[in-house]
Amino acid sequence: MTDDNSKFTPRVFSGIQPSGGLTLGNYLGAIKRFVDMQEAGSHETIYCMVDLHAITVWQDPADLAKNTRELAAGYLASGIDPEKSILINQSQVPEHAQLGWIFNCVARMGWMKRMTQWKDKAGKNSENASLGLFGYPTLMAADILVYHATHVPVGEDQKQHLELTRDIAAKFNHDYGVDFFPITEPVIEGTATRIMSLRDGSKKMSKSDPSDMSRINLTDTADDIAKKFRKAKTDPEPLPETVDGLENRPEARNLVNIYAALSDQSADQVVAEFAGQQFGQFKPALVDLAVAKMGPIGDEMNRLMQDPAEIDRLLARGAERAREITAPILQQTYDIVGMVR
Ligand code: AQP
Repeated sequence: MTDDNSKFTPRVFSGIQPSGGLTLGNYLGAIKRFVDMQEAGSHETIYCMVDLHAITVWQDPADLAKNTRELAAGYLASGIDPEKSILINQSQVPEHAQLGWIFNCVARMGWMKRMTQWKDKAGKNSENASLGLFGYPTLMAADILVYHATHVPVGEDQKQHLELTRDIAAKFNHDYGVDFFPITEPVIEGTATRIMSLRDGSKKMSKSDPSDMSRINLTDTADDIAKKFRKAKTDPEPLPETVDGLENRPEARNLVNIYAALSDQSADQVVAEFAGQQFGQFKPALVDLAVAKMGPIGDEMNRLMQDPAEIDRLLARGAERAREITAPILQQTYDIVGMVR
């Protein structure tokens, strides 16, 4: 497998499912980093609402439409600029699904069965899970490779899917004797690659967790944020002198990581600042910080959601721009595979 992507345009792709309201985990683990990459200007940046992925588990149609527009508002309110980045809804760019089919014929059953997200989400009832849930990672590979994306910023939970994307690109290139798809690099860095539930430090913060107290939503009010952090699970120990002292204290570690990510510091710096203090002192500081950072984003989201027609117009424009990239890449793929057109 060659990782030489020098012949490809430096290009970032990433996506989020409109499967519920956005969480602080999505913001810190994904969107905030997407904005940083957009602003760095070293790569073209393409960000997506992956609605085709969302329906791999049941979505009420009205909720899906609402959540898609809310996610678009979340991207925009957080600083994604539709002039600097391409912002799209996956189903509006049909080449994603078309390349996804080709990749269904490249990926091997054995590879797919090893995916931990499949095992977690299908659970014991896998006979009843959708075929789409099983194929989730091949569509994700297509999302990325239909742009020849070289870099994908994601949270820790998506690492295995990125490895599969690389395997699919390498197998396609090998089977057809071409050097057509890049071997995409995952970008998993920072203190926020895995923000955990506020109720259980062993579970990731998730928009589909049945308990709303487990997460901070981007649209939460200051009162909601204060209440959720106040009730967040911790332990009776004070904050340690160094991060090593947070070992085996997952809930404490999580709150420190959240503070660090929100304040653009390292966990070491946060621990140094609060060493010896109880959570009764640390939590109010965390609430103030979170309200200061998240409040304006939530307000702007609410403002943007008042005008869904404007969001739809932006997404249609994004899809048009995206297809200038995806249509030629899909046509070349079809040529390589031997499809007559
Ligand atoms: N808790 C998290 N910490 C850090 N990063 C996270 N991400 C999600 N949760 C956390 C990152 O957000 C991006 C989009 O994820 P997604 O919405 O497509 O799917 P997900 O990872 O399955 O997110 P959820 O919130 O848990 O959704 P549901 O509940 O619908 O499954 C990814 O980059 C992910 O790493």
